[in-house]
Amino acid sequence: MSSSSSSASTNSMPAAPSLPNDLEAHWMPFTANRHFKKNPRMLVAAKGMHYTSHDGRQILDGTAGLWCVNAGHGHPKIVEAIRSQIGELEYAGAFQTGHPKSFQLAGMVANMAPEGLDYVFYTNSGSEAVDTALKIALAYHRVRGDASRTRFIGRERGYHGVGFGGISVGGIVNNRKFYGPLLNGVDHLQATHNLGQNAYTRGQPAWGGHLADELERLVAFHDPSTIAAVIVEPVAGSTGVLLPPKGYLDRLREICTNHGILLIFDEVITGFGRLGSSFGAEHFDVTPDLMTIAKGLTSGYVPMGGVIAKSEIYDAFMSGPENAIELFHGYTYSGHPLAAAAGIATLQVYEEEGLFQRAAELSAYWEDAVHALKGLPHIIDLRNIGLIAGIELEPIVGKPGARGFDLFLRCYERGILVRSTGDIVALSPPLIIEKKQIDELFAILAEEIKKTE
Ligand code: PXG
Repeated sequence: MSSSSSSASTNSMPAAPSLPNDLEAHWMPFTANRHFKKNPRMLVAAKGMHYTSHDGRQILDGTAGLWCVNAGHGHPKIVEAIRSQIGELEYAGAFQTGHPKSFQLAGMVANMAPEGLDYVFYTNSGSEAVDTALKIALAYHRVRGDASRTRFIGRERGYHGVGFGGISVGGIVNNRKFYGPLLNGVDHLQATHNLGQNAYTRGQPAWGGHLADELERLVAFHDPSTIAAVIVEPVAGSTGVLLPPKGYLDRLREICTNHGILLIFDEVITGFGRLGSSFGAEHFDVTPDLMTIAKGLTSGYVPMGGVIAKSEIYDAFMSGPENAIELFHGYTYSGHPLAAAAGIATLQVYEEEGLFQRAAELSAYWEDAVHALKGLPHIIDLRNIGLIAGIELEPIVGKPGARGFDLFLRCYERGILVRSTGDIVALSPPLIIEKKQIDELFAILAEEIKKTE
């Protein structure tokens, strides 16, 4: 960076001791960089349900960071596990050597996962988990002598992270259109969202289960022998909270089973209590062949993701000489000791504090709070499940996303953190949220929605 740019900014920002003098060098992800750097929203500490902002305000966390801090902020048990791990073993090579905690955590995750999903392959993020699952699917068919199965089917509006695999099977236009032709041989189901049929539904919509039949058509069109896997989020989060219509996931499962196609659930958001159950698979009682996880696995304290695989899939690779590598894939930091320690402590906290159960019990109160917003200006739909809410606002003509972003900024100023994706506001608080905090969140949100142009 030139000296002029690094010295130039002593600067337009508010005088606050916790802000660095120059914000320029950090190219921020999925952020309006120029707007942020003029109006920084810096989070400098967190405890329980609250962040502390750089200007010393308490901000109620309505989004668990980015859908990840399910155990709440600064939990002493998780913090201590990480602190103690760093003093004992900071890193162990992930290929051909190991360390005990990643094995312990894998056992805990497999125990929590639906019956038959028994093996955990570690990544560092949800994006890597998705690309790993796609690669496992391809390699699985190939090692079984079914190498013509190379196609994937995703869904419009799906979010599967930002790797090339993930954006190829994903269906968010802005995440795809800049990046060329992407992976070959990917097709997409249509999104299930339909305001005409389903607006203001509480929980899963009754209309739309038949949309899964489109998979049958795509499978027939490409021929089943060419298709490796279908990937969907059980509840689509990032695109703005789209719930699966009743019967939809069951039907996808049935079609995949009939045609020897692997079903992948991307559970990066729906895993670890968000729906009031361990996983979306459990909640909807549909078992996939592969499941991608991240976020709540470590409550966001240390980055970690993974793929949980059915035993049949793992077993298919376990042939040939015992000293041969079975899967040519992995990351330097797969199963990193700090992440593994954080994961173990996080899963213990979930269990000891009954947080999934707590989320399940709170979900009715949450649902009422969400739907009480009905009738406020600009709102065209309200959706909820578990501790997730989607509030869809009518876009301003010619300025899509402006109303959602404005509402996010207003809420931040008022001391609540919400997430806007276009003109949809998504909420997904830590599972430790109290009823009075739900009241506070929705009261402020309602006031700010009324003020939004
Ligand atoms: N799959 C799903 C279903 C996700 O929601 C990823 C994969 C990618 O995970 P990583 O760890 O690579 O980011 C995600 C991530 C939002 C938001 O506000 C959602 C995500 C990430 C950041 C923001 O909706 N989802």
